[in-house]
Amino acid sequence: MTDKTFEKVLIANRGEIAVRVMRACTDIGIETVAVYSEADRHGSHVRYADEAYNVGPARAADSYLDHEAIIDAAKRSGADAIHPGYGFLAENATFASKVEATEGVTWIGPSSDGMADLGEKTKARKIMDEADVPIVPGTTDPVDEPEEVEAFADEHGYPVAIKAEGGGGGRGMKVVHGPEAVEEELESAKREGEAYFDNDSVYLERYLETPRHVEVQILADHHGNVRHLGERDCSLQRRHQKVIEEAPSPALSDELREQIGEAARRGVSEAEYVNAGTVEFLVEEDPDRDPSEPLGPETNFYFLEVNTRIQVEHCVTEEITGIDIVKWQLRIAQGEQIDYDQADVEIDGHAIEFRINAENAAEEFAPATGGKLETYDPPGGIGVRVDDALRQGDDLVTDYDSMVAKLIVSGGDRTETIARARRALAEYEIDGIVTIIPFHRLMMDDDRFVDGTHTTKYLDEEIDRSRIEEAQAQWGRETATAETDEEVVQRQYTVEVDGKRFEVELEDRGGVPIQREPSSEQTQRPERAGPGDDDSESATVSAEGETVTAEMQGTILEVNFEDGDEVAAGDVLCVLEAMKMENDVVAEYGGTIAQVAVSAGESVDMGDLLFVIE
Ligand code: MV4
Repeated sequence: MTDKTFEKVLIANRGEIAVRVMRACTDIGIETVAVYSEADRHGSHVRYADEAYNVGPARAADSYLDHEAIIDAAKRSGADAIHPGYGFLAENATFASKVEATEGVTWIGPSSDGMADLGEKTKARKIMDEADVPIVPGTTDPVDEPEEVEAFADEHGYPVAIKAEGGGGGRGMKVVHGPEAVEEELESAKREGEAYFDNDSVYLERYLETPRHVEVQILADHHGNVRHLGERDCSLQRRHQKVIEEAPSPALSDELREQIGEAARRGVSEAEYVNAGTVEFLVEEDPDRDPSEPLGPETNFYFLEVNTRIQVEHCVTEEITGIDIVKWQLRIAQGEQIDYDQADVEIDGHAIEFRINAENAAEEFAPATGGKLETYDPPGGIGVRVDDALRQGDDLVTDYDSMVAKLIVSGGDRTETIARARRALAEYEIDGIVTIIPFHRLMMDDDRFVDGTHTTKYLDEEIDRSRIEEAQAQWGRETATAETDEEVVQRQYTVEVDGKRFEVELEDRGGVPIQREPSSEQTQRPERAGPGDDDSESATVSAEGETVTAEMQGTILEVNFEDGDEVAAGDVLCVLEAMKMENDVVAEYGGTIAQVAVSAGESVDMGDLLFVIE
């Protein structure tokens, strides 16, 4: 490994992770190159980068997954390395090998061979086993026949997990609870393996009923140094999607933590792995455990898989160790040595990450189908980090995943962190797209989460769904989403009663917008949230022309048209300030202005004539 110095790095990704990687580059004086699809022309990662290249249409397969288009952009820009972020091409060993074969361009990640070895699950299990890392009891060679599954069950008991060799992250796993289901589930696992990973080999494991999901962050350089940065607990998942991650795990005693961290370090050394990676473990939870008694050193834990990429949740580890993991990915790829010992890695305090997904938790976490960020006002203050790629006014891009931002909260201990998280989540204002912030607020008051006794089954099988619906109703910002067919008009007023200020929200569902004269409509500026905001107007136009009158007492701030001007339906005729709110007075129909009855600065009373339109 010869030392190099990167001057320019291409980031083969989008959204918050692309910006995260660019920030690390900028911190160490490296220029950044973005790639973008046609859906992301206005993306924050494009705005952030020093230069940007269009790599194709919105469909990921035609842009962010197009090997040649991305390598071509690297060559055109003169980038000397490619960072893949997570998702897209991050764990694609074929792409990594193509980058490795490109003169003058370095792959920022593990070697393509290392990725391929660990991506094959039976191979990864063998490597870990050789390094004395506990693996879930099961096979390290593929099985083919139902009799083999039954023989395994005779020895270890049911349930048995049948897993696809190429699988991971919840795909290609079947659970068999008894002999009658063996044949069908075996065939089904093979079919899924073939369909998803082009590999119909499957292997067996004893299925653990109530595991916690604990993963260890690793950094390994080209000089044989491997460090672990402690663990993250990702037990709060829904259908294999993590929603809240934290570090350290609330369930581990220090002795168990040390054992798991050291096991991960041994395994990665054995695999001769390089760059950042995560070793996933299942930790057997004791359902009758007293929450104040963490799991002790006698607890069983088992290697599950290695993720050969930077992960979404890497930030919680950064917050408790003070180590910039992405910066180290860059430095390691340049050939630098890790300059601290394992004993220097200190875990300080606690951090929790909330994935801010544009989904409606009350509707089975259905992703938003559109929207525009009418308001975007993220939280701040002590212990708050927001990794996002959003700006107020942006349209939601729905071509990729639904995660739009991450909120990472840290504190001296878990209790302080949860209290800060309640505060930060309450501060987070997003209007115009639905998010799972209400769900997160629910979790901050959820006994199982607060106790730290939740397992990977909690959200899918145990939680009372009606609580999620209530949270959405209580804290959701009543955004009119694209799939909403009834119109929700929401208005916010500030009123003073006896000199005390009150914020009042009025909501009108499904009906016509409030206080509507037949001839015009006034809307509060920020409140008409929602995409495709096409009002279903139905008033009739009188033959003599249309009069537009003031719907409330106030002051005219601006007048946008003169006599004789042509206006189209929806044009803002003037702005009327009333009750400290600016109200657009909108033309309901197109036509010619026959009379302008007011001027800027003038006070008007309710019912006063403003315009006549013919
Ligand atoms: C398991 C398991 C129990 N026992 N393996 C799901 C994702 C895939 N990568 C591995 N998974 C599991 N494997 C055995 N032998 C339970 C899961 C599992 C799970 C693991 C981690 C995080 C969340 C999970 C949710 C359901 C099931």
